[in-house]
Amino acid sequence: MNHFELKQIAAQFEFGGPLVDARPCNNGHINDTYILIIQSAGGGTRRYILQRINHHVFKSPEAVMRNIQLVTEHLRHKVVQADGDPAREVVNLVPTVDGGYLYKSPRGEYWRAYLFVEGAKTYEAVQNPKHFCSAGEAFGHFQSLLSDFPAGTLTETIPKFHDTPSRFVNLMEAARQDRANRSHDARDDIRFAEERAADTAVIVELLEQDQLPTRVTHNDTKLNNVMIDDVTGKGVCVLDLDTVMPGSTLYDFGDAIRFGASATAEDERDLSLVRIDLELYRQFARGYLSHAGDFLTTREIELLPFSAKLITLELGMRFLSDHLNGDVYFRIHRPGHNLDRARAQFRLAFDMEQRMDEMREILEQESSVVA
Ligand code: GN1
Ligand code: MG
Repeated sequence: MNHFELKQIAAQFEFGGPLVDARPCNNGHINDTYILIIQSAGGGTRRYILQRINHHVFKSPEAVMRNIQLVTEHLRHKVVQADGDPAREVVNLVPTVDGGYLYKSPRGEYWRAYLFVEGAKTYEAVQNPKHFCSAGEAFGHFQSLLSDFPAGTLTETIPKFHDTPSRFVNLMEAARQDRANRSHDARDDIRFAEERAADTAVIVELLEQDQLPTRVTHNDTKLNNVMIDDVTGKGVCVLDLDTVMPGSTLYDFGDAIRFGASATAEDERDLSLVRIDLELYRQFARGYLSHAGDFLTTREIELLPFSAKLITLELGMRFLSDHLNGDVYFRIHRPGHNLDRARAQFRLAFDMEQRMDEMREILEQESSVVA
């Protein structure tokens, strides 16, 4: 996307001044993100985020934006009630010149914009353990603010998003169809998932039987979805609300651990380095439980360690399915990237299996601190 094109798109939003500069910021695997610098009326500049929503993944960008509007309104109300700063502590959408929040270009692309949260950053890897405790606090707080949100008003923007058994069925189907002729080289990886088929149903079955509550959850709790304040090191704001939907709090805990408590990046090729960092796991659990500890049920708390393994396995299955389907879902940066990601996830899930007793023990210690 060149500067001229971006300028035309930026002109569709009420930024209050002309575009000075735009830089791509592609750390996500799905949408395309740009940081815009806009001249403000007073002479200075302000930063904004401009994003193209991947409408192959989010089939109804309108529903995504409607969910985000509803959720951010609710959050803004809570932040104001608590004397917080709504310009920083909640995502602020920028209206389009037509008065909505979504711009559909003549090419059929969907765009939206946010105010940039200044004085804070997102991180791809944990810089210091306290940050990860802050991330845990931020996600726990996010869930507690949404605990009285009417879940029925939200659209399920990606059906069965964390339905692990259906992710498993999709993998088996991808392996059977073998569209990109890659199944043979991935047979050990496919077998790894098959051997764990029984694990996949644990959370969905308990949700179906009402033994676990359905709550409004974030569903994509990677460390890079929390803005950490440059001065205090505390979480300021939770980003990327595209997948906020009814779900289980276990998905949020599990996904955060999968990404942030891993000793390596999500796509590490040297599998001997891939392992769970138990100190980071402890820090996240501590932060998370300090906010979520009082509303989680005993069953939820008991399943937190298992959820980390399950969501790691689930992501491994999703990356592997995409590899077998010819890389049609997640953006890749090198050949075989999705296979590398899948293998790193499976290795991490394996390491968690080996250390599950320690993970349970740490969780017990951290949750008794809360109780
Ligand atoms: C995708 O694009 P990003 O990084 O926000 C994916 C998540 C995965 C994540 C893995 C809508 O999120 O579910 O956990 O990649 N989002 C969607 O890094 O599929
Ligand atoms: Mg995301």
